[in-house]
Amino acid sequence: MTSPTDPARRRFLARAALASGALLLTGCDRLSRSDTMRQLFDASGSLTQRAQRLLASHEALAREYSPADIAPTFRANGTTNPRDEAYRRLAANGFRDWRLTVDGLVERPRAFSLDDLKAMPSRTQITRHDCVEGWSCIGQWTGVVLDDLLAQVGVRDAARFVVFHCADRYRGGDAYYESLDMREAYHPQTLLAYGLNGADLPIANGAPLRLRAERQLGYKMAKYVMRIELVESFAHLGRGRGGYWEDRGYQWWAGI
Ligand SMILES: Nc1nc2c(c(=O)[nH]1)N[C@H]1C(S)=C(S)[C@@H](COP(=O)(O)O)O[C@H]1N2
Ligand SMILES: [Mo]
Repeated sequence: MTSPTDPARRRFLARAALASGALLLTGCDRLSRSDTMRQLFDASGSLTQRAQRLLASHEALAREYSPADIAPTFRANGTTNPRDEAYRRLAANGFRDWRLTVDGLVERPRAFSLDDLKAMPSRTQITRHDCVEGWSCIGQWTGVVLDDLLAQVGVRDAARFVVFHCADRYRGGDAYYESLDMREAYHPQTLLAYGLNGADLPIANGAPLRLRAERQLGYKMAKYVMRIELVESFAHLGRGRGGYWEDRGYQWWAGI
């Protein structure tokens, strides 16, 4: 089976999207309001990227829960209070000087402040977090849809993965990092969350910004995100397996 990140398949999808887009143009008036048309004719991104986004928007959603299901306190795991000096300084100042750098294979590399992100359209979702260590927890997350952020910087065609660089060194050792493929990155429930249960994201859960990729296991959901890098390959990062725990034997694909 080919994967959505396979170059031949991507080219095929781009052509298919172009063909259907051209066909649909005859009913331009009515269709211009649909999401499909917005995504195909959006000025941002190449045809290949728009086809990828279109595919992702039709993917299955992770289950969303009701407010009554929210756990009284969301459990914290892994790093819960980064000791790294640079992070401590940012936290001491309420993250006012924190910036999210978005670079790599993008058209317009940029740095976003927390206020920049909060000014963008937001999404709130109540989902269940599953950790490989055998616990789950339901929480309500608010943040920017990663797809919206990527649209602002313009993803280049060569990009196959989104890498999340974190502020913490797990247990004082190597820096935590994670990666997603474009299909997961463009999924409508993939968020950069700055809110948990209606309040600012606590430090224990990744303040000021953490990833939510709701169809993936907990270790994929990078906390303390400082930089997002679009890459063609993650072979040059860490020990080359695409994430801190992947470098130590966990599966890169952690879909649930
Ligand atoms: N930066 C960073 N992100 C991380 C971790 C970590 O140690 N550092 N732990 C991961 C694991 S194993 C899990 S289960 C979740 C825990 O998120 P929580 O603390 O909000 O429960 O974060 C993930 N993201
Ligand atoms: Mo975990």
